[in-house]
Amino acid sequence: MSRSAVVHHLAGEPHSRPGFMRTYLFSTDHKMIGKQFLWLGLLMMIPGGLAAMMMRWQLAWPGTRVPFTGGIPEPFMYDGHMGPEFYNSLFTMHGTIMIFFVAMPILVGAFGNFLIPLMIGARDMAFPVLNMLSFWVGLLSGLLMIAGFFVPGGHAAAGWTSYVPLSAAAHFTGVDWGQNLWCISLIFLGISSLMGSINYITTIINMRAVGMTLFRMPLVIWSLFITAILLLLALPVLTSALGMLLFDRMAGTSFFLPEGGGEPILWQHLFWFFGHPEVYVMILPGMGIASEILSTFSRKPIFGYKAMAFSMCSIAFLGFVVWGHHMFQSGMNPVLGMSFMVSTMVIAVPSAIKTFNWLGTLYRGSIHFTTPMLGALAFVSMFVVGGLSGIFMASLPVDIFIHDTYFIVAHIHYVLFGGSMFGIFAGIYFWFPKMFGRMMNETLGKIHMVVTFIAFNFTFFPMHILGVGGHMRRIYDPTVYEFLADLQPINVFITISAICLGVAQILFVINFFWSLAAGRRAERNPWRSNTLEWSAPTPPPHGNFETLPNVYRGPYEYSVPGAPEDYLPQDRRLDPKPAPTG
Ligand code: HEM
Ligand SMILES: [Cu+2]
Repeated sequence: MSRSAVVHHLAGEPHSRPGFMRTYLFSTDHKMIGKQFLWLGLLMMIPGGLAAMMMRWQLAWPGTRVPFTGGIPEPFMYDGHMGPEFYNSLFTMHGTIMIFFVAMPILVGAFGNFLIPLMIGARDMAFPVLNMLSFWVGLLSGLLMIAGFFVPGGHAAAGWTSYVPLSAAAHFTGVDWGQNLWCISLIFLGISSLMGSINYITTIINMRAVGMTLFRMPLVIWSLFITAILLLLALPVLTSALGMLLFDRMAGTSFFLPEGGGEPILWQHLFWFFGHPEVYVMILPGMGIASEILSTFSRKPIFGYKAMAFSMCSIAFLGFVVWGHHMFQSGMNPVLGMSFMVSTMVIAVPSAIKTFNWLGTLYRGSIHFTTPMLGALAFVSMFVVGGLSGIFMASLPVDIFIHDTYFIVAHIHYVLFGGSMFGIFAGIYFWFPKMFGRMMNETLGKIHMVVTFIAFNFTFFPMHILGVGGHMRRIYDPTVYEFLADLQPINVFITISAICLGVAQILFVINFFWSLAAGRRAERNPWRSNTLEWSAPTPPPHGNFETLPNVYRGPYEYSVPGAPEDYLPQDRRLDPKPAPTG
């Protein structure tokens, strides 16, 4: 459909009210698809989080009965006691679910879908049907992943990185369907994400409102744009590698198996060529979300807008040339190792530019400590901690000691929980009013953010100490290693904190559902923000805007010294006249 045809379709003819199926299930409206992705991600937090709790229980009190596991049959559990194979499945599924079915669906699927058309002043995505398909294929992928828990032989257990030859171990035995389902599920996820990223990129390039130049786009749109490009270029590499792994497992090929002349290290290269850009897929949208929120609640334009956009571009570019930093221990040529080390450290530069610009945004702002603001501040501070431990590991000689220890578990959680999850919470608290037309409870939200922040640090900071003390990751029973005996009290402390962290999320669940049903009705622009989505009605109707906006300035192009509460009156940026048609 041409652009004007889309406008006609969406704005021109009066709509008959679509039925339940078209409204909620097979909707092609980007806002509904965004919400579907949000529900998917929130639901998948439950198995992902439960797996984490069960692992933590086992690590603190190995050999005791894990609570609430009475009904789980052998070989997963032996009368409530966890077997080692099940532990392996747990960390595999925890990592896989959290990355592919929580962080990606919410950050990219939910925020991407909901925000892109609204914030660039479009009526919908470029390819609405493709968009709907992307969700349904994504859902299918999630179901296949969960199905792995119920097949003979148990679920995949080779870690979320699925290294060969371990992941190819059931070669030809045919019973181990868990790992096969893991591969098939992620192949579907790759297809879903391909459809999504093509759609996002096309929409952002082609469907911006009149006057919305690239450098007038809000930073969160920049971040989603770059994320979509990363997904487009990186995920197909994983999809193909998964196909090869499946062939090795089921069809007798030997892409990765040395017995047949294959190369196990090839898997690592393919996986991490995808895997490193993937970590930026999970952090860039959070950076965008934090930027919008910090600017709104400092009542100041973002500091250094272009530097922010360009540093995201350079982070994305560098993200494709650093994958070898995950493979320092694979026996690679040290000269190659050095070049991966240097290119990795270079990423600290754009990351620092972003951090200082966030601080510059806060500096002398009129700061409002709302719930989304607390989430954004947590994001920035925890991202700094995670970034700093990343520099430790980027250093080849240091990594020799901390590779495969709890130091890496600490690091990934500082970026994935401290970064991505706080970004998700901040974004939900911020855009909930626009999504669902009601406000979330601020008091409950603030308690949730503060308790989560504290419990998060109690849970994950001590893991640095475990790691430096030599505590390996992915071990089932730390008490069998004598040299770890002194560290066991730390394991107990971490588990108690992790349980607090898990329980604290009930506050979020209560707030979310209570606000959905009975929250205060939201006005059009409750946070007095100045990006386009807030100029649409709340919640936005099908087609989003009464008249398509004309954009005269970017959201950060105002700088009022000593800015008052509303530094940017809506009517100074938006043309009240309808957009020219034709
Ligand atoms: C309550 C919060 C969480 C707790 C208590 C927790 C706990 C753990 C533990 C104990 C491990 C290490 C298992 C081992 O090496 O034996 C682990 C691994 C991991 N976690 Fe989490 N986690 C949490 C949240 C998250 C989130 C939100 C994400 C991502 C968005 C995440 C991603 C990962 C990944 C990728 C791994 C590595 C899995 C592997 O080794 O294959 N975690 N987590
Ligand atoms: Cu990496």
